[in-house]
Amino acid sequence: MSRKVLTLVLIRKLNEVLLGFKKRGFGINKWNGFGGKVEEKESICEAAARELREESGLVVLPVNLEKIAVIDFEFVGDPVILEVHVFTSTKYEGHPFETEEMLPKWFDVQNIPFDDMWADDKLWFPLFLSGKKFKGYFLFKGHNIILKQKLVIVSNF
Ligand code: 6U4
Ligand code: NA
Ligand code: NA
Repeated sequence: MSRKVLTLVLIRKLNEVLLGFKKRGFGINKWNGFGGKVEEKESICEAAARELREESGLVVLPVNLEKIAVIDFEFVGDPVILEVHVFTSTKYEGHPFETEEMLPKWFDVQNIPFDDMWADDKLWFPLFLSGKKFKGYFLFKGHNIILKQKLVIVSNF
């Protein structure tokens, strides 16, 4: 088994979360936070800020990104585990715009489009929205079926 480190950023206002509709690549046609692969010469936090900027146009200082979760995703038959570092922030600059990869949109926290998101999101968004930090593990069969799951609340990483 090898690991690939990815980032995921969920920008929040008091009662809203910014999601992007993924127009290409992994997770196509799903609403999700913004993120991607960590490159060699950057920290995970720097990667999170960079991917957010590339995919949504929003600028957040890495220091203003709060890590809320690390979630491991395993896919049956695939030796690569995706280690996704999830961050949130309320301190951003700029206005979200559509990019080649993502169409951004604010969603009311009561109205998150779980049916058009990764299946794990409806299981852990309540923890995120209530301000918890957690570690997670999900085993997927294909891209839609969860065979195993684990969520553990932590006080820090
Ligand atoms: P390219 O297209 O090579 O630039 P890159 O932007 O580096 O790709 P990408 O878009 O493939 O990376 O990253 C996948 C994104 O999807 C990351 O933000 C993590 C996120 N992600 C992957 N599995 C997920 C899942 N099960 N639930 C979830 N987000 C997931 O909420
Ligand atoms: Na991406
Ligand atoms: Na990328």
